[in-house]
Amino acid sequence: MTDLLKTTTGIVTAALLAASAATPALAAEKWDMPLAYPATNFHSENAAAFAACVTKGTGGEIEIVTHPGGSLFGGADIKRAVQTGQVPIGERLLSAHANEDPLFGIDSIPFLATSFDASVNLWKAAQGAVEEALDGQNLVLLYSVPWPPQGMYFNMEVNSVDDMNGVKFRAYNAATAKLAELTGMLPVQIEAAEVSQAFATGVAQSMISSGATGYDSKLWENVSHFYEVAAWLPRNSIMVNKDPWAGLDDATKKVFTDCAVTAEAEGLQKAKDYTTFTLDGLKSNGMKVQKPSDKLKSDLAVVGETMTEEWLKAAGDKGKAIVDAYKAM
Ligand code: PCA
Repeated sequence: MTDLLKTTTGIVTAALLAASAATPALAAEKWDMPLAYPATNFHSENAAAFAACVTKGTGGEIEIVTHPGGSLFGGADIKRAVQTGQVPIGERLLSAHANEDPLFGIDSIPFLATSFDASVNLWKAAQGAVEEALDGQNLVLLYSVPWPPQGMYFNMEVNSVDDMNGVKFRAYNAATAKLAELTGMLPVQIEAAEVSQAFATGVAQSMISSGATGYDSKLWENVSHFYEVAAWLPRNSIMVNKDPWAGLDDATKKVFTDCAVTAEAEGLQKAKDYTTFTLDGLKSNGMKVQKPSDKLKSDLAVVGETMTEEWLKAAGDKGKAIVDAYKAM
């Protein structure tokens, strides 16, 4: 090698080394990801795994940092925070925004999809339309994971809708508030992060939710019964603002979408595992976990029919097409 070539090679090597050392530092971006549920909840653990997957896959160019428990934004504010670009990414229970578009409430129609398998099918039928609705709001959907089946918590034995009359009911979306209204209960909207306090102070005496949220909130301290009604399985959706998304190159977008596919599959499995774990936890802490009586079931079915009719009316042709496609599966 001539001296000149040696020198040139040396300079080029030095420049390349400098460039490779500098690239991650220069391009590194921190993406804050607000989550509404506690760090130990399976959704939050799944989001943390997704965040680690993206951070690793991009070689640290994008570091996603999760903020569980509503610590950065409370549940009710997360969607707007992502939409307006206050944060690039976040997780939200989309059915709480059914007032913006009835399609967001597809996963909270009583007794339409009541098992994990059914929830997956319903999601297959609905995903395209929901993504389209989100696209119109400056959002890209990355993945979606169901909660365990929704049952009813009470601080007494309940065998019919009549027994619920006048009970103070904690709601988390429009469907749960409607359910309270149709059963003679008094709804108050409360995020999961405030559920323990609401029950401890008597603001709420009942709710419909998963064993998961009852367990996370140590609800056995204030309620005695959980009825496995399996009314629906609502979903958490992980969404990105379209502007930072558009700024990513194709290879980086692929890291996100590959990690999202993994997160959707692993999240589903975690949801199933957490169902058993948390129902056992409610029992071992002294709660009665049981199937509803036939009378309670048939009373709730009537309420469900009314809510289904109202949803179909609000969601129009698009909604009907999803339900028809799901039922044909
Ligand atoms: N837990 C959340 C939503 C559905 C669920 O199972 C909550 O109660 O807020």
